[in-house]
Amino acid sequence: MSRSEQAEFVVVANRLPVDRVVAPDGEESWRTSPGGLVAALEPMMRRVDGAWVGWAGQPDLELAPFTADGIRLIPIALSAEEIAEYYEGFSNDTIWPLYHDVIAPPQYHREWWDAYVRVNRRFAEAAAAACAKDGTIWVHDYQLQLAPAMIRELRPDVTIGYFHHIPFPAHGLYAQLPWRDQVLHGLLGADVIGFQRAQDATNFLAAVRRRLRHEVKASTVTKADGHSPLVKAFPISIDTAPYRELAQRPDIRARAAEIRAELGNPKRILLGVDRLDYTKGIRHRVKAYGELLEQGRISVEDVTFVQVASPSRERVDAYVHLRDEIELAVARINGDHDTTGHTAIRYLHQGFPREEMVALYLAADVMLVTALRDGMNLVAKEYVATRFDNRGALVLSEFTGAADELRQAVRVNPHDIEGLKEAIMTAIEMPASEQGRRMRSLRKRVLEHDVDAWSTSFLDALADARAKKARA
Ligand code: GDG
Repeated sequence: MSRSEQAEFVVVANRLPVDRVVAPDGEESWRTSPGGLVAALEPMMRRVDGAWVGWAGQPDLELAPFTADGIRLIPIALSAEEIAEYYEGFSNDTIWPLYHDVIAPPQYHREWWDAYVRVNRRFAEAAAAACAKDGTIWVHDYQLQLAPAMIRELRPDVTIGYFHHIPFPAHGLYAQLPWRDQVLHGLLGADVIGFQRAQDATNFLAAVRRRLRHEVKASTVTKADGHSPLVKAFPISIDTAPYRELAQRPDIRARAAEIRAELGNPKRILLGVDRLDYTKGIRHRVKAYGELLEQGRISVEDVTFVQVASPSRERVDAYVHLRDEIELAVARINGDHDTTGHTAIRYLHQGFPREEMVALYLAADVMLVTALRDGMNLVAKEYVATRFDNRGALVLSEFTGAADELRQAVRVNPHDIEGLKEAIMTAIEMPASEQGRRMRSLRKRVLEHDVDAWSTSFLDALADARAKKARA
């Protein structure tokens, strides 16, 4: 890449923020893809002279860098085998379950690790080539934990940030990882290492202290070579504007009313919105709701539960089994309780446009976020952002990052099915005045700590790191 094409600021993430769409006439175009990270970074990328390094989402696609929607994109090619080993294997079947407290058993395979090292190097080399002298590179997430050290070796002049979107586990679990020291070394190549919660940063620092014997003082690690990365929590958030705007649009409000009518005008609508993932506690939520119906504490005429389970990682075995389990449980409950006019669980194994998601948020009297472990959980924040009438109740698992911030939610331990049932009943029966009091405080938190506040605080920390580097 020529010097003039290099960018001051480079984002590196597993996926590019676009999907390739091929029209019936064969014409190709790129559409901005949905998802947490894209939503979080897109507004900021438009403001800076930036480039984004990532995989285009399809096997064996060799593409030259191009610009889409004003963002310079640098595609990384992955073979079908690399996708199976680096992405579906090591990232999503080793690291993902291990870092989410082994809710599913992590699989350890040496060939997956080899592919992970190889692909991390490819991303690191592309990022190092794309970045201008003394520029900044921001690496994202668990698929790329080795990239920071690899980039640092290639480009010692560059300031490197790393943000970890998922939890970092306690040392007793982390220690299972056969490549535990290599991953710590990889992450410690960054100048700023960001986590969602203070507890994640504490867990990481404990691993660094115990495994590598580095000195740790006031969130700063001191390495033998003098490099001293900062390790801190930077809780991610959402771009609230589109949610607030969509929530006030007359057509979307009309759609919310239509959804309620389509469901037979129940008194209360409960909503779950998740990727179909075993970390999200969908089974626990379905079980609790089924028991409430079984015990006659609620009826299908009065309370309907809508579960959007968007398809996810469908080639990983654990996800195939999870889908079978959930669909069996949903079908049983519906079979036992549906009437011709009312359904117990309206289960939607589909992805929807954002407009429809907002209409669902507006229609929902109770939002159920019952993850067994979740880095943050943006759905909880999106629900709150759309509730401008200060109505609605949020049931929120204490095992989400969001629970550290959203203190006025109805807190729940999703493993405790009786407790979950009580929390759902509390939310269903919550008086309007209490909904208002809690929702006002939840909204204040989300609107004040939005994605801008998140990226600004991370970029400020990176700027400090760069200043420190210049002085040294
Ligand atoms: C990871 C971490 C962390 C879902 N279905 C549809 C749809 N979505 C959108 C939601 C939300 C996003 O996807 C999911 O974000 P979450 O935070 O809830 O969960 P993960 O996907 O697991 O994200 C998580 C996050 O990274 C950010 O750091 O919070 O802890 O696991 O925005 O609305 N959007 C549309 N249709 C769908 O069907 N349009």
